[in-house]
Amino acid sequence: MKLYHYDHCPFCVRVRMILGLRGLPYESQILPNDDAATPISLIGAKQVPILQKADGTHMGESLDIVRYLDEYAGKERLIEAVRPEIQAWADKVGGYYGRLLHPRSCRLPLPEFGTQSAIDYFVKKKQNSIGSFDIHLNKTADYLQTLHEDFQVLEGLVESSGSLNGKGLSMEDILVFPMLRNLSMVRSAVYPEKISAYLHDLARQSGVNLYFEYAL
Ligand SMILES: N[C@@H](CCC(=O)N[C@@H](CS)C(=O)NCC(=O)O)C(=O)O
Repeated sequence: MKLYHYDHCPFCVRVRMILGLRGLPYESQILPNDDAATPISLIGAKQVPILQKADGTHMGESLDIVRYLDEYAGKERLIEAVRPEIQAWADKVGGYYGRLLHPRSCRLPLPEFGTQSAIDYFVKKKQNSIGSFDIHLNKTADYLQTLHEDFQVLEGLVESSGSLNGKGLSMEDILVFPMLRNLSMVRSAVYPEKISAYLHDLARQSGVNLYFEYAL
């Protein structure tokens, strides 16, 4: 199997999680961010993650891929249930964390941003959507105040370091870990104790890299 992805893409991290958690071997293909032709030829849209299955067909949509691979692995299965408080947390933080992440991710030494044209493509597309990166970088302290309040809410919902619900790996982990992982690129973000233990435990279990060493 082969995964087409970007390192910074949280939807792609969902798929990398299940591949790592279930010990599934795969070929990793990180696309340049401005390569539209490849994804369009595979799934008809400029979007990753894309999984090339063992039979050579392709599928998109991270949660579909996660469920497909979880079944394919033939091992224990992810718990489907997501607590409404966790979904609400992910929706709330998902509503603004791009303002912290987008201006930073394209400055990290990531393969998808290996050329100036890939960086230019990303900056133009994201600034069209959220506005000036410089303005958002200047508002880091404001965004962090909100994030730290939201971290306090999540801290009360972390039931164990090994899984968010304390009962076993679930779709909650697939939703939340990629978000926490990407926030590790924000240098002044401070993770509360339980969230920090959870982040490092899930990174170890899944083999997904964190960004602390590159944080800006
Ligand atoms: N619903 C999709 C969303 C995937 C998605 O939005 N991927 C982003 C990267 S984070 C993408 O490919 N955007 C197009 C682009 O970067 O031009 C999924 O869950 O797989």
